[in-house]
Amino acid sequence: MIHHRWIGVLIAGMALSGVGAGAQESGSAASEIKMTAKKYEFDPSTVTVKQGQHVKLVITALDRDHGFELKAFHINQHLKKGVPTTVEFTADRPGTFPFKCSDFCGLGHSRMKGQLVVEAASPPAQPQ
Ligand SMILES: [Cu+2]
Repeated sequence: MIHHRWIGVLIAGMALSGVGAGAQESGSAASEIKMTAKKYEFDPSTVTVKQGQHVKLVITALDRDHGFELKAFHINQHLKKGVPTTVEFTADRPGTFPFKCSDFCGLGHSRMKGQLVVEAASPPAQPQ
């Protein structure tokens, strides 16, 4: 446990220094969402963002390698065990989009999935 945590911290540190400080400060839309993957679930399994939002998903596979496939946004990312992996995309359209594990990980693999909910940017037609 502790050992794995350390690896994660080290890699996260390297990733941060690699990206450089400037990007963080510009601040506008990028929202970072942390997620974990393990047999047989993503946590959280439902991710809600706003239309137009630039989404940064940082996913860490806990127990073995997994995969993250979000077809609607052409994402299929391998997740190496213990390594926080960043997946980036712009939620340019509203809707509910399924994602799933794309690396066969055992008997429950086919039910290892979740959904991305993109809320429409325009406010609802009927104010209260
Ligand atoms: Cu899996």
